[in-house]
Amino acid sequence: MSDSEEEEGPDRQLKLVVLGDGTTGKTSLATRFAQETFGKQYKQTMGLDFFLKRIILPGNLNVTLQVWDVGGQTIGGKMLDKYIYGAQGILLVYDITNGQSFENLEDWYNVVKKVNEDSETQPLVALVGNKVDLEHMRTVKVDKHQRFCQENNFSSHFVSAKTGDSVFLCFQRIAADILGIKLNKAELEQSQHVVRAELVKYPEEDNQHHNTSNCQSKVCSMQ
Ligand code: G3D
Ligand code: MG
Repeated sequence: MSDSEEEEGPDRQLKLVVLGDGTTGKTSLATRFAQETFGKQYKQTMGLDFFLKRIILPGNLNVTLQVWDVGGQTIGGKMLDKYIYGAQGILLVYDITNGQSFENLEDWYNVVKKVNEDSETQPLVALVGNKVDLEHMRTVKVDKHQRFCQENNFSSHFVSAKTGDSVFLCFQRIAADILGIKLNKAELEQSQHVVRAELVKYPEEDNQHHNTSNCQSKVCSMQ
């Protein structure tokens, strides 16, 4: 009996799985979120990598996100079902400049549905259009993205793993949605600022006065 009386523990853990075609930016997205870097040290993900990152949601709720990057697993890959199993959140990632990567999400989503067909609870699914820094090369219309979301009840996200644009916000919204927490406007805006802060650079002429490595992201974000 005491088992069922779960204490209000300090941490909730959520398993999130990042799916989508190769080169859409799944590893970059997970790395950007978990380590706040965008690396050149890209290598084809062979097996499974997962990142742990703790975030704090309103109400001082500590949430540890397990972000599973399934790497080289293809649709029909042996281990894929196991990776997806038990996920509370699925990120379906495509590259906004690559129409095929969008079309293929239908198949990725079918795998998710199959894994969960006997389950009472369904994972929250987020549609993530990555590489918005390449907006000028976009081939997947926003309309199409929105329609796919509406038809399937996905949450909708546009991010750039490269610049960090909206990456933290994306994961924060997904975690909050899963836990049924509403984020108010200020909270949403704040997470935007923190992410943007990584992009802050001093103007050229200020370089001699400032050492950018002293630039604390939160401080910069307020400027
Ligand atoms: P994957 O894990 O889905 O296979 P990766 O994808 O994260 O390995 O990224 C594939 C390529 O896309 C990499 O380029 C990476 O730098 C690039 N990329 C990832 N996210 C973004 C983004 O938001 N914007 C842009 N412009 N590029 C991105 P390379 O050239 O290293 O193969
Ligand atoms: Mg990868």
